[in-house]
Amino acid sequence: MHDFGELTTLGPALAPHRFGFVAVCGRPNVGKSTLVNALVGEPVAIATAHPQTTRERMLGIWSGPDFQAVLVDTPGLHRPRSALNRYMVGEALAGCRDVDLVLLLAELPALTVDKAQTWLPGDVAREGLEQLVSLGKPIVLVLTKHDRLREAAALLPVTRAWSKLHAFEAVVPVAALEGHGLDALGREIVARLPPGEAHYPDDQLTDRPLRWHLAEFVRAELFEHLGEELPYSCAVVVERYDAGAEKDSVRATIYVERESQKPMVIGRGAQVIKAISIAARGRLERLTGRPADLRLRVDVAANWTRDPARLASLGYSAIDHGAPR
Ligand SMILES: Nc1nc2c(ncn2[C@@H]2O[C@H](COP(=O)(O)OP(=O)(O)OP(=O)(O)O)[C@@H](O)[C@H]2O)c(=O)[nH]1
Ligand SMILES: [Mg+2]
Repeated sequence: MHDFGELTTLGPALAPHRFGFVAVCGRPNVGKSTLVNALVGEPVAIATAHPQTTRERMLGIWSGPDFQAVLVDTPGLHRPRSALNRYMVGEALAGCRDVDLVLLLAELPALTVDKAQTWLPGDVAREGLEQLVSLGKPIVLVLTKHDRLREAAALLPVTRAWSKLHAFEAVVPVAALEGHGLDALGREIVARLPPGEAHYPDDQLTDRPLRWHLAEFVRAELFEHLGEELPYSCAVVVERYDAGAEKDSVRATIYVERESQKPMVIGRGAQVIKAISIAARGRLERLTGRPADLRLRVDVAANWTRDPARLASLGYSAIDHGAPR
């Protein structure tokens, strides 16, 4: 729990309850899902060292004593090539529609002060900013991975370079893994939420059902256990999720794009898929607080990342499943 002393001690007359939607956007791998988890206080969004981990919008619900901020975690903004990538960028931009505030996340470059003086945001980052600006929402720039900055004084030239591109509402450096900068960012967010009652119970952390989180946990473990390329060819579909009072029982399938990829996911003596299953089950059990039984199988959905009809059959359809309002 972070300290919001200034906001919470004003008293009810001066500090009405606030509620709003906040999009969390930026290039792949800048730390969007990590920040959502840090604010919500639980690992509700999967975060990995690999770019393009997040494929769909998800709402992370962050509730405080006198506010509720619904954080829209989005896929990274990039130049899409496949049908899956077009879907992801569409999800990211749809996630910024109808929000009260956009957080644009950008990674701080690990540069010395000297090098930082001439640093400029890259082309893809600038294109992402332009796309967000065109939506006409207030934007707070969040400079992520502050812990990696080589010299503290490098922050200023980087902030200046970004500020020449847009009049941001505020610029806040954060190190979400260590929790640094979250209080300052929290104040910037809450101050921009309109007055309003909470829309969700304060113990609800996401808009997604457990079966969706389980599929995501399996995908996170695919990134951990498979090589660099293979996780991008995998989709996970939960066929059955029986939530028992004592124990959850789950059946899910990992779809790959080609027959030759199946043995790589299964591994010799099924060692790889067993390890994925055990680790994903552990993540689910930590979220639910009760034991689970997880059965995974592997199947082929030929070339699914390039085929819009196949994408939809694996759950990646352009249906508006969780738009803010
Ligand atoms: N050192 C450091 N690493 C961080 C920080 N925040 C995130 N990371 C790491 O950056 C990597 C990417 O984090 P994610 O949260 O998955 O990034 P993302 O922007 O959601 O990525 P996509 O979903 O792929 O677009 C992970 O390895 C995180 O542990 C931070 O504050 N400091
Ligand atoms: Mg993510």
